[in-house]
Amino acid sequence: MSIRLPFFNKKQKKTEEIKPDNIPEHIAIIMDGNGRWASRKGLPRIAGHKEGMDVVQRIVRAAVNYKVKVLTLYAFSTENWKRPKPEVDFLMKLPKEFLHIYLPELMENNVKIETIGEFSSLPEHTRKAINYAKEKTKYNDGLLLNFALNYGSRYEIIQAMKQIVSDVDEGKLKKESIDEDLLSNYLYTKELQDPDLLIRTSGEQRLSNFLLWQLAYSEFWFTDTLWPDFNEEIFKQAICDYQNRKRRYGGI
Ligand code: V0D
Repeated sequence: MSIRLPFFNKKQKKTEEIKPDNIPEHIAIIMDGNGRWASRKGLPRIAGHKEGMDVVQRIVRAAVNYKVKVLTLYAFSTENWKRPKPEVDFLMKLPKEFLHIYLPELMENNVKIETIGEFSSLPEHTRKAINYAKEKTKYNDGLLLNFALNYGSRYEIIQAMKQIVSDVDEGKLKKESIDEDLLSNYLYTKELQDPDLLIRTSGEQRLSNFLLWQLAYSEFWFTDTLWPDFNEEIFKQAICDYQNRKRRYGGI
């Protein structure tokens, strides 16, 4: 005997609409799976990074349309220096290439570019391209497009601790005033609200040293889709799921 399920219980993709209120204000994304995408297609890893770069702009456009306030993208970790030198060299050229293609559109869309991470150890040509874009977009007050470059969360926390200790030593700060807010103000993200939603692509369900402190209360959303195959529809699904989770535990 079988019971007929109402049609809406069938496992079909329901095209839910996003409610314009309760959009996650800060979305962080670990853009994983570029190398694997390329290998599967028999292409060199760098082909995956290149494809992934174009996906970045498509998701930026979507974020602008949804009026997301901050989009933080994990583009290069402190661990990524261990990759083969030709791959690292290629990656370090991507910011310039990205900005060459997309900066005019980012300006039109009122997008502001920022970075978090150890910026000073990036190659000079990379820093130059990014600094130009930061300067050019500094008065834009739409989406804040925040690239995590040469970023590692434990390192960030250690740097904050060292700075706090030296401020205490110098008498600028009392040990008693060290609290969560104070530590937050010593991190790269001091100007930013914590992410509401973390997305990680390509089936990995780890934080990999990304925003350990800042993600303490965030919703996590994972997909098996590799970053070069990520698109507006999947992005929308992540936001929808976020809204449904909020609705469910907001309703108790
Ligand atoms: C490769 C997938 C855009 C992840 C996306 C230096 C890995 C494409 C930028 C970018 C990378 C960074 C700063 C900026 C403008 C653009 C980028 C890197 C890697 C690492 F101001 N994509 N992208 N940077 N990939």
